[in-house]
Amino acid sequence: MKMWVLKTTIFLQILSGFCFLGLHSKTHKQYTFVVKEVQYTRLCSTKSILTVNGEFPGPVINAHQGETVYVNVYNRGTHNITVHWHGVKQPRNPWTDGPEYITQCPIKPGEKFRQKIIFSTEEGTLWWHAHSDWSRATVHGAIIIYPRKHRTYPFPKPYAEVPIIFGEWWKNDVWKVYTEFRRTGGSPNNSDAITINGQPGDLYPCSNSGTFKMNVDQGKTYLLRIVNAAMNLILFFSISKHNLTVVGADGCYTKPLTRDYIAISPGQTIDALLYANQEPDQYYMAARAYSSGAAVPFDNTTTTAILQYNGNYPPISSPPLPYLPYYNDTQAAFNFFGSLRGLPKRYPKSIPFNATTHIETTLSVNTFPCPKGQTCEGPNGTRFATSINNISFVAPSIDILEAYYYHIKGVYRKGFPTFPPFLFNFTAQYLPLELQIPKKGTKAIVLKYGSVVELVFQGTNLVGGIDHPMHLHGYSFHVVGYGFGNFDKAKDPLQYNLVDPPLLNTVVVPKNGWATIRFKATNPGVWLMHCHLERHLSWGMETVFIVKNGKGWNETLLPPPPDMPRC
Ligand SMILES: *[C@@H]1O[C@H](CO)[C@@H](O)[C@H](O)[C@H]1NC(C)=O
Ligand SMILES: *[C@@H]1O[C@H](CO)[C@@H](O)[C@H](O)[C@H]1NC(C)=O
Ligand SMILES: *[C@@H]1O[C@H](CO)[C@@H](O)[C@H](O)[C@H]1NC(C)=O
Ligand SMILES: *[C@@H]1O[C@H](CO)[C@@H](O)[C@H](O)[C@H]1NC(C)=O
Ligand SMILES: *[C@@H]1O[C@H](CO)[C@@H](O)[C@H](O)[C@H]1NC(C)=O
Ligand SMILES: *[C@@H]1O[C@H](CO)[C@@H](O)[C@H](O)[C@H]1NC(C)=O
Ligand SMILES: *[C@@H]1O[C@H](CO)[C@@H](O)[C@H](O)[C@H]1NC(C)=O
Ligand SMILES: *[C@@H]1O[C@H](CO)[C@@H](O)[C@H](O)[C@H]1NC(C)=O
Ligand SMILES: *[C@@H]1O[C@H](CO)[C@@H](O)[C@H](O)[C@H]1NC(C)=O
Ligand SMILES: *[C@@H]1O[C@H](CO)[C@@H](O)[C@H](O)[C@H]1NC(C)=O
Ligand SMILES: [Cu+2]
Repeated sequence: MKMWVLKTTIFLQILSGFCFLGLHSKTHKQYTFVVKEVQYTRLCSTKSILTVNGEFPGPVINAHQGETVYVNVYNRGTHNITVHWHGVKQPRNPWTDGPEYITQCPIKPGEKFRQKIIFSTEEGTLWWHAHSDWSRATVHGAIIIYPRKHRTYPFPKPYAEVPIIFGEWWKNDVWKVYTEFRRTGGSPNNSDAITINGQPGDLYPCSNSGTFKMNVDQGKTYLLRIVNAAMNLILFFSISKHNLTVVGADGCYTKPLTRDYIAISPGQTIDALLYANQEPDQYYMAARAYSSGAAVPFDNTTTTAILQYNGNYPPISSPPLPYLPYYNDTQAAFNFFGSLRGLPKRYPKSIPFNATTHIETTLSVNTFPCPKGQTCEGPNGTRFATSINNISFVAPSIDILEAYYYHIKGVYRKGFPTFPPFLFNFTAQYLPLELQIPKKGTKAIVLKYGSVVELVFQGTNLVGGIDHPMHLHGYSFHVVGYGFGNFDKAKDPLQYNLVDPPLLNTVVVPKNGWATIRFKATNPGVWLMHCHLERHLSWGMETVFIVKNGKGWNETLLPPPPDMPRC
């Protein structure tokens, strides 16, 4: 342990600003993130938004595989904040992973936290975002991880690369939207626009001049680094008269998959090649929601950007919109998600073959009765809630990682149920109302180091079935199967793909269906698992894995950095 402390202090050589001194140097690349409010004008109105360094979307973090980077996060805003490096496994270092009250206390206004990002096997596109209240609506940006020096992509080198970051824009202050639905217990107000690289696009009022334009040369190939940073919307995306060839997802390469549209959930990232193989002209790129929940309100607007070929040609006045599947087209969504295949020769580790730990979880939308004397705006005058295995997560007031590390009692409990507490037809059309009210709790699932976990997510039709993009911190997992209806323990495992499953950090569990993931618990620490639809997360669809230490120093949690924010 002492040796290790010594080593890290040698690494802690601070350089000012932002510089890069090579992979094998003892100094690391540094970024400065100043979280602050800045005025932005969209949809004909101006408001103040929380940003990093005044940028929306925020700055890009660039790294090479296996590199370590430091980000100095300064909170110059007026609310508590934390920042998460989505999809970065951070081996043995949950301390700077970011989720509020899970691995750290928030960075208070006026304070600073120096966050270490340890890249290991990730390669491709990931992203970073705030992980407290709804700040991530505007506090997010891409992370681009290039191959190690002297290694190449498993596809021809593209001529250029372009981030495509989806977001959601509310005309009102997002903090107000957040506090309002938390107070009333109802659904949050829908966003007023979807954005591509911060711009709604020319189908919205006052948005013509800002519309994102991507210039291309005919005959060249481009790598799109696509991030869905939207709060509550799974999206379909396509480009008029062009295919996309997906070559990576969630920071891991995939077998090439050529489609005329993609589907992407909040939390997911996709690397896709675009061949500029059409007549020089302007072509629309467009995205809109995939929303399967019956009677769930959603932003049904369409965001656009323009693919603009270089050269001299008369631009057509109204280019056609590309094909996009209909909002409720679950088949189109899962036709895409279910076609993704991993690239086994570029997997960092082999597919776990025999699981040692079986976990089955139900994912439900729920309700709590309205407290006496209040009016609530959830279904039938209740308050909305969500749960995993009937437990609606309640965040503690000091973080679980600290409580675990320092043996502080009374913060969380062990023994999160690893099997649904009550068996019923999870996907039945009509379900008894008594099942709808969950328990509240702050419980963790404790795993032995090296456990081979098989986890089945089962969506239920309580209140209303809907897709859930489930995200796990600290790990990537193999998605070995999915299906509609109830998971069948006897039949479904026989169909698992143990040959080339995609290696992801966010899996979309189909509406009234299930998905199975596998991972080996070799990253000790405290790791959050949650739905990446922000309203579901706010309502309690989350739990925590505590992965115990293994044997040697290399299988042991690192000590906390000296400047951990205090509660
Ligand atoms: C939410 O929408 C309702 C209905 O349009 C409106 O009255 C309310 O002011 C909105 N709240 C916020 C915070 O935007
Ligand atoms: C898109 O892919 C389909 C199927 O692979 C192919 O038939 C079509 O020609 C491609 N379109 C373009 C514009 O490349
Ligand atoms: C979007 O939703 C609004 C409100 O529910 C509805 O009036 C409108 O027709 C919908 N637009 C489209 C294109 O479906
Ligand atoms: C999708 O919505 C349309 C229009 O409301 C409806 O006709 C269709 O049946 C729906 N499809 C599914 C799969 O629910
Ligand atoms: C998995 O378990 C089966 C049955 O117990 C055994 O035959 C097989 O060798 C195991 N495979 C691996 C890779 O450990
Ligand atoms: C569960 O409910 C679904 C939807 O109503 C129905 O199709 C299915 O047959 C039910 N399963 C069982 C085992 O009753
Ligand atoms: C969840 O727990 C509550 C409280 O014990 C119970 O009333 C309800 O039926 C449970 N629901 C499910 C789906 O297990
Ligand atoms: C609302 O109340 C009606 C009538 O009691 C019931 O049929 C319906 O299932 C309830 N919906 C929810 C989501 O509680
Ligand atoms: C830790 O080191 C031991 C001994 O060198 C090795 O067997 C083990 O695989 C290592 N574990 C990890 C996670 O690298
Ligand atoms: C900000 O964080 C501190 C430390 O956890 C906490 O005491 C305080 O209540 C938080 N403020 C708000 C407004 O949530
Ligand atoms: Cu969800």
